[in-house]
Amino acid sequence: MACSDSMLKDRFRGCLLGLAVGDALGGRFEAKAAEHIRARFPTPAALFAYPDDELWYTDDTQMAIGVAEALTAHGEIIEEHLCRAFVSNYVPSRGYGRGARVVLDTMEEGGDYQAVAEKHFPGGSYGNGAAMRVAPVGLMFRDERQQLWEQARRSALPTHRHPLGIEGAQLLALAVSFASHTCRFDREAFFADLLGACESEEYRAKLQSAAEVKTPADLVGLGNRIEALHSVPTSIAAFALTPESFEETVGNLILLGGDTDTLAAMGGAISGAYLGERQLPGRLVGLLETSPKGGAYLGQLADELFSAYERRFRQPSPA
Ligand code: F2R
Ligand code: MG
Ligand code: MG
Repeated sequence: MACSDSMLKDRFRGCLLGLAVGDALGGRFEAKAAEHIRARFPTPAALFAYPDDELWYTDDTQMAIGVAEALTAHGEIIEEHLCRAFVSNYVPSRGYGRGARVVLDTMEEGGDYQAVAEKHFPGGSYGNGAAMRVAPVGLMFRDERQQLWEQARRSALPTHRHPLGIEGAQLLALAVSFASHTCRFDREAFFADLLGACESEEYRAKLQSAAEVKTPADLVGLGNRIEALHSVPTSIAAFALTPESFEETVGNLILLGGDTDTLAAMGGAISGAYLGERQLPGRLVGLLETSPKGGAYLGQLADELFSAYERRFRQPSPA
């Protein structure tokens, strides 16, 4: 069901802030086993009640900021500008992927990063690093499916050249776009849309399983790993399981253990694009770091992305 546009700006904000909250909360548990997390936090509610200090985000949000800044400035993904944004935001202590670090170091030194991205892992990276940062593309190109698919590909290429790394980003962008259009979530239409866009058998099989998920325990079989194929469908399924609750979507993902920051960043972005900032947990949004590119900046960047989207896709309203 299509939704009135009056809430759209709130959805742009919800998406970026939801990504950051998921990333920052999940970042406290990255690489921990599910049992370890569940022993202390048996439910999403317990997990969400626990932080009372600043929430620092990781590379997921840092790179999504780069994508949003490049889109805001240029209205589309232009590799040179995107790389500049990645480098200017690069803080290695935020916990980047092993291969991504090598590519970004090469980019920073002005070296041949494309060759590194091609060869560091044979066939390129299939990590979830392109998907974790792609949400702004899903917002910006929410009205243009083919553009969205191509722009998501371009946003992946500087670091992720393996088809499974790229397709993970494309599917995540499509999920964000779908969520941002929806007033009353239609699970069947959501999965039909994603399955219709799938290019590989690997993602088709995973998304078919994702469409069958009925309880949080079913999410386990989809994976909690650093590879896009074993995390993007999981995040999509978690959102589709509890679309009306950011806390449950993000909490259920963190309680899977493993790549918790990235699972929660991706699920948080989709959930935030659907629910809008007004339905995010305000207490946790308020705890986002107060650094120059912290919570306040993310809200402002979302507003700027919304303006860039309006400039590119909307006719000015008659006076
Ligand atoms: N890396 C982390 N967290 C580790 C902890 C960091 C620590 N705190 C620190 O301070 O150092 N998190 C972030 O990395 C993930 C995104 O990774 P990205 O950007 O995809 O990186 P990369 O290296 O390209 O791929 C990730 C891993 O996937 C495997 N892999 C990928 N392609 C492969 C291929 N073709 N063949 C074999 N393996 C491949 C490798 O193990 C890569 O290292 C997010 O979780 C983000 O939060
Ligand atoms: Mg991270
Ligand atoms: Mg991660």
